[in-house]
Amino acid sequence: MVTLTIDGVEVKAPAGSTVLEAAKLAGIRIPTLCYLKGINEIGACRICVVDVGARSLQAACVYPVSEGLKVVTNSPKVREARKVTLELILSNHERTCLTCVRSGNCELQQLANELNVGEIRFDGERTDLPVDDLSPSVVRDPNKCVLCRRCISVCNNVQSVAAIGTAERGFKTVIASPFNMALKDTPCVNCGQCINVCPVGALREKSSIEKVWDALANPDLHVVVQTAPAVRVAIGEEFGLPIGTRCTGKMVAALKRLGFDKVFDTDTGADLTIMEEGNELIQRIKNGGKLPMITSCSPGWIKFCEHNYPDLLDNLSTCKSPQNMFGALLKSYYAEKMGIDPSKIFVVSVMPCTAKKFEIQRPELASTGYPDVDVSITTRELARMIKEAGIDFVNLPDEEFDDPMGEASGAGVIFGATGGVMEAALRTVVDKLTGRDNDNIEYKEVRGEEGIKVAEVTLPDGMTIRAAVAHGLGNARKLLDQVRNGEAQYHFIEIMACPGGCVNGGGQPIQPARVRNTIDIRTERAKGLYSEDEAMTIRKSHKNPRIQKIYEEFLGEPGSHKAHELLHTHYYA
Ligand code: HC0
Ligand code: SF4
Repeated sequence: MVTLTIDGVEVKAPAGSTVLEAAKLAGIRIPTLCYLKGINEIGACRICVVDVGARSLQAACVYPVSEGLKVVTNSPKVREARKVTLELILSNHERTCLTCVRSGNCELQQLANELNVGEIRFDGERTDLPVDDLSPSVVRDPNKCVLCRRCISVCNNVQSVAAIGTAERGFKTVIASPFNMALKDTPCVNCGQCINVCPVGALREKSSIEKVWDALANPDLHVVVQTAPAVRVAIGEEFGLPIGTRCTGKMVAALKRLGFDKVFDTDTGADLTIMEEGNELIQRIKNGGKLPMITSCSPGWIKFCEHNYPDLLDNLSTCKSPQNMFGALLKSYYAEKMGIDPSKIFVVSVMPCTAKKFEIQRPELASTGYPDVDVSITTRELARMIKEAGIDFVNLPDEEFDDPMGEASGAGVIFGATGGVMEAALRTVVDKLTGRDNDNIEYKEVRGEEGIKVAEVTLPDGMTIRAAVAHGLGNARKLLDQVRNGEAQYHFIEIMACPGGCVNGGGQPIQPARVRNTIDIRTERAKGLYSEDEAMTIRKSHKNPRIQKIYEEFLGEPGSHKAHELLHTHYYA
C-alpha cells in the first residue's frame, strides 16, 4: 500500500494502482471519456487530467500512485483544461443529439452536462466523412466518433479480430478498417462488441425495426417472434430495472401487445439443438468421428473460424443455431400443423446479438426454401419498438409463451451465459450415455467469467468426457491454438464470440463506462438466467415434452434424415 493525498484527503491505495483508482477509493469522482476498465486504459482523451505538481497536468487513468504524491482533482486550472478538451471534441462532433440513437444514453452528452459546458468556444473546421452502413450488422458513423479507441481495443485485444484501427494523423485521424474498406469486406465477425463500448452514436446496429413494423401491418402475413435466452435478463435495463432482472413474462406480454400473432421462445430451439448436438457428439465419440466437436451456435464465432481456423471447420458441429433450427421448424412443422403456407409465415427473432443479422442472410440456412428467419432485431431494437408503441413495460403483467411451440427447459435458458450450452449438453449426453436420469445436473466448473474453463466428467463405465469452454474470441484463439498444436485434447468445446456469452452480446442494452467500471454486467445477467433455470421443473432438454412431441410427430429420431435436412448445415472457408 502507498499513502498519497488527493484534494487534501489522505488515501491508502495498492501499489501499482492509478490515481483514478485511488480517487475512487477516496470517494472522489474524476470524469473520464476514453477509459474503460480492463479494455481501454490508454489516457488518450485527457478528460481525466489532474494536477500532480508536475509541469503539465496528467491523465489520472494511467498515472501511477506513489508514496507522498499530492494530487489536486478540482482547481480552476484542472476544470478549465477538461472543459477546453471537451469543447474541442464537441467542436468537431456531429451534434445531432435529438435524433441520435444514443440520445439519453450518450457518455459525451452526460460529460458536457457534468462539466457545465454552456457554449462551444472553438467552432471551426468539421470533418464530413461517409457513413459505412454496408455491413448486415454494424453501422459506423465517423462523424460522431470521439476517437476514444475503445472500439479498437475491444476488437483487437479482447476479440483478436483487428478489423478496425486508426488511420491518418492529427485533425484528420479517423478510426477505419485497413485500406479504408467497408466493414463488411474485412474479417469483422459482426459481434457488435465495438458498439457496446462506444460512448457515443458512432457505432450502432443496422436497424431492422421498420421491416418488423411493416410485417406486423401486413394482413397477409402470419408474423411470429422468437426470443433468445439472454434477452429476458437484459431488456429490463432499457426501462430502468436493475441489471439481471428477469423479465420473461413482461417481455412476452409486450410482444403480444406489439401485435405478433404468436410469441415463441428460442429456448425451445436450444433444447432441440441439444438433442441434435448431443446425438452428434455421441455418434462422433462412438464412431471415431472428428473430435473435438465444437459448438456452432454463435455466428460471430463461425465467421471467426472461417477466417482464422479453416482447418477446424470439420470440427464444427453440423447443427444450426437454435435461432435457425427453430425458424426452420416454424416454416415446416408449425406451418403444417397450423395449415399455414410457409411463404406467409414471417419469422422475427429478438436476439442479444448483432451477428444474428448476418447469420439469417447465410444462403445455406434456408432449408425449407425460405429463409429460416426473416428479420433479426436486437434487444435494444425491441426496447425501442416497445417505447415507440407507448407500452408501459414495467407495469405489464407476466404472460406465457404461446402454444404449440412455447415450452422450454432450464437447459435452454442457460444457453445465454458462457458455459451454458456445455452444461445443457452434459445434462443430456450423460443421461443418454449412462441410460439413467442423473440428479447431478449443475456443472459449476463451466460457469463464471474465467476466459477458458475445463470440465471432466467420468462415467460409471470409466469413460471420461473432456470438455472446454471459451468465451470472447481472444480466449477462443488461445484454446484453439492449443487444439491445433495438439497440446490439448477434448471431446467437446463450446465457443461463444462475446465475452460472457450472449448475456453480453453486441445487441444488449448499453451500459455506460461508469457502470461497467464498477459492476460485471455479464455476471449479473447470467445470475438471472441461472435463477430462471433453477425455478423450472424441467431442466433437461430431452425431458421437455414439447421436444419429445416434435420428434414423435415430425422429426423421428435425433439425427434422422428429416432432422438433417432441416436442422443441420455445413460452413465453408
Ligand atoms: Fe444466444 Fe443462442 S444462446 S447464440 O448466445 O446457442 O444470440 O441468448 O439465441 O441461436 O438459444 C444469442 C442468446 C441465442 C442461438 C440460443 C445458441
Ligand atoms: Fe470488431 Fe466485432 Fe466490431 Fe467487427 S463487430 S469491428 S469484429 S468488435
